[in-house]
Amino acid sequence: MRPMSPMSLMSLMSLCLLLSCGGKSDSGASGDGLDGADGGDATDGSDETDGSDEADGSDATDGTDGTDESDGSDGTDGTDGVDPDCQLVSSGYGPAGTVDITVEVVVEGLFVPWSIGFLPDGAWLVTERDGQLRRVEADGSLVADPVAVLDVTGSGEGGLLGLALHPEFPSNRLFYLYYTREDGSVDTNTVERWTLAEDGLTATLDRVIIDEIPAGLYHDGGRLRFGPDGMLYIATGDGRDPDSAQDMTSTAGKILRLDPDGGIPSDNPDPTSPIWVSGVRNSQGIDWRDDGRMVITDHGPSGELGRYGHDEINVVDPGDNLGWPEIYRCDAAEGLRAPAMTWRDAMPPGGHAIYRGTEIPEWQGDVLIGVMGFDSPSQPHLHRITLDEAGQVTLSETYLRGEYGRLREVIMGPDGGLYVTTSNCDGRGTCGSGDRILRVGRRPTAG
Ligand SMILES: [Ca+2]
Repeated sequence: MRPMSPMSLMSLMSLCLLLSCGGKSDSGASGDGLDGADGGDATDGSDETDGSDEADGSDATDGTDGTDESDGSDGTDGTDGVDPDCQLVSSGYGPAGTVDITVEVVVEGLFVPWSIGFLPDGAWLVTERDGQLRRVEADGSLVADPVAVLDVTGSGEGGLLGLALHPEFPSNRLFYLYYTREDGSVDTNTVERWTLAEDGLTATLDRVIIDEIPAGLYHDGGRLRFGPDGMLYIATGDGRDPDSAQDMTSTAGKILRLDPDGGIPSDNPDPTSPIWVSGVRNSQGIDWRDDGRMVITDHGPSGELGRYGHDEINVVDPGDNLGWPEIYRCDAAEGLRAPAMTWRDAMPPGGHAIYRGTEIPEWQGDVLIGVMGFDSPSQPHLHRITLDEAGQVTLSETYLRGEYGRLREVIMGPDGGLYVTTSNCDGRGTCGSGDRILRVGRRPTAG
């Protein structure tokens, strides 16, 4: 439901103070909780049905802090022990961030804004999960009438999700949308190409780029990004069918790569397949380092196969298999890539961006991840990861804990600001007067 009654900022702040949710640091310094050799996990046997998936925090909060090592990482279950390059955060998320930042609320009154596209005239397109494509003028005002309304399925994690502008948008006005729709009796995820009218206020369907990506009530993926190579990358989810992530005939549980017209590029790992990376459970975040390597966030399990937690950040190469559901956490197995970092406690991650702004030079080249959280006001946050040249994590810290609620899309703006959307109206947060878009930058120095 869209927000009906406004909640004052003051009451939100009061709530936050009561709950001590802002700026609270985890114990320990940077690297706190890292334990690359810890294969143990709490497989606590609570066979919870997967009703609240994306943000399920039951593993971290049910008081069973078991370290049952019998189910993995000891080489007895078909895995090859623990990947030495993978860092497991065994408790919490990381210490509080050390860099001073400024946050401005630049747009308000949105409903689950999932993705942003920055237009050349300074305005933005924003997807709202319930199917509305909105326009935000350059001054931050939200245009009342949607640019387009898509007929989306209205449940779970599906809906109108990803958005990406064609690399040549200024001349061709083309953009791409990822959404979940009902196809007969089943739900399916579709990527379409649309044309924005010259006045920017309406849009029309150009063509279907790819259809029949398996959908589910949960695990619908949805992120669209154009890569530095000018190709369209599409993050999908397993649609709650884990084995589909390993099925190379299925587009579920993958990162797909297509040319801007929807064709399969001849330099894909398999030139007859759109699959770029496999073994993904549910990714909502892709971006690229300066060296061209892709960084992917992936949601860890929330009860299926008796597994919980362990959201991931991965640095990948073309054709990589990220292991789901054959392996999870830091398990190693031949031919499968373990994550760079995984958190035992469920985060879970929304989108992310490599920071390329000039306002916060300390963040240059780092991965900034929107964390949604679920059952604790201090769980949602903006997460910063520094990676070394080899793709290993050298720093992991948290910002904005509990300050703005659940965070979803993270993207660099053309002005060098980092833009982050909230996701408090998605049924798992406190909606209040609606969702917002935040601009994260550097607090001006006094004087
Ligand atoms: Ca994985």
